[in-house]
Amino acid sequence: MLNINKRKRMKALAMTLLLIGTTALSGCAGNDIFCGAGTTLDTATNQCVIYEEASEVSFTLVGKNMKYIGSGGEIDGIDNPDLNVDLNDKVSITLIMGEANLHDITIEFYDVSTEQLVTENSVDTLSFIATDEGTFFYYCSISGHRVGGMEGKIIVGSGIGNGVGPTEQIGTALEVDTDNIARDPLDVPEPTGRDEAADVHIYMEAVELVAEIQDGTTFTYWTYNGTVPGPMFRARVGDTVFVHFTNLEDNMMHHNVDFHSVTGQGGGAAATEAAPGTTSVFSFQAMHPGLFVYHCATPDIPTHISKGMYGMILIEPEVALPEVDVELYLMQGDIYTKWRPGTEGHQEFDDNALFEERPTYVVFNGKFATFTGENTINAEVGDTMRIYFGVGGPNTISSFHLIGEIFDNVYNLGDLVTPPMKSVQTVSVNPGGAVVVDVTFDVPANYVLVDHALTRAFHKGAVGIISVTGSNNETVINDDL
Ligand SMILES: [Cu+2]
Repeated sequence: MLNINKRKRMKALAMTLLLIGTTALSGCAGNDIFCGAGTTLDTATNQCVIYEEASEVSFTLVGKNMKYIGSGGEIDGIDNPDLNVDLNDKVSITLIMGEANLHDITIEFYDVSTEQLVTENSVDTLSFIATDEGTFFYYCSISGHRVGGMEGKIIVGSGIGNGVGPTEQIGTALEVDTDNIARDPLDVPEPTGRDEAADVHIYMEAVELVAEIQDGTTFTYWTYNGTVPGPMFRARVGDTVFVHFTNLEDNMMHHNVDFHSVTGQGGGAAATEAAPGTTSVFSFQAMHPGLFVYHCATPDIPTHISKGMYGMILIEPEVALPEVDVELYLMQGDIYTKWRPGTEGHQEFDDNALFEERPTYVVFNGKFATFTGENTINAEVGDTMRIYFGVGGPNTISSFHLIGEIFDNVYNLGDLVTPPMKSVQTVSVNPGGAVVVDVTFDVPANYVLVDHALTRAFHKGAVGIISVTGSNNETVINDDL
């Protein structure tokens, strides 16, 4: 054990001497107060109290896969278990390495750590006397491991007092209104195929609903048409677009929609401002081609956007883009909740975190690690894919990147008139901005969509997989040398 705090150790030693002293001298203690046999002086209150023998408690944690897994007793099999002890207990915590890596257990408040262990099955134990009531973190002090998930709490007595104090507990998960809040990325409208202007009618509903932001964790979303993002719409430059907007009767809030493709007051926000149970219609002329974001612009606007009220409309240019095999519709958003990803229950929106621009989740299509597992996006070798990518935000800029590929064409900033950039690795997309990228899959792989500000990808959820199958081309990549 590495005990860094000599002061704490001295305190423990002094306590022991005091206890021996009171017993041996049968009733004599300092400060001119005499306590009887079996009692001791409580220095906080200067009163004699019955001396209770402290018990010894021990826990075993296995360090593996960026978490501590409880071993034995009530914590058996639990990830990052709460360790409950009584005040003045002698506490031992043993770390067993469940993998070859570098881990320790550190409790900053008590200034104790295990050794930093390297090899699988190596073991070390820390111990301390729980002299202070409160809730304290234990965590791995190796860079990046705590944020990666190696953190739990040790709760001494009531858990109220020192350390992090009583933490507000998340409430239980709510019943969901939909199985999947994420818009299907393949749900892209067909090209208009027109070479002349037309009237286009689009229908939008503001829908407030509860859905899972990740397995076991629910969140109250505000949406267009029940998904995040709302539907993708498609028109052509010169078209007149009629927007039919309904705010559902069951909703709590006013909502509206501001299209970045609109020339005029608020992009249509004023024309569509709607109380629950009302419908409005307005029209606009699509004067500019491009890929445009739309979003709610009802106060508090950042909150309405963060909770899911955004989408995109593609205004095709006079000369359409070349055809591709697959088109995808993806949008990134930042969400501000009271608890970190992975906390099961019903997440509450956190106004403070929004104000400080500290998103807990950064997601594609509204959900943590949306396009992984059974929702992985599939494609085949030889496919050309066009991705319509936008950022609803409200605040984070995306460094949009596809791990294992290079974008062939980048229609930067959603500009579809200027010839595209070629051979680009990562593209910046502003909140309220968009990009169109083309990629050709040459070899099979799991290509990973990320915001290359990678904390967002690997801790906050901005990650998705495009699984490409087919035969390998060893001149492109050869991993069999
Ligand atoms: Cu709204």
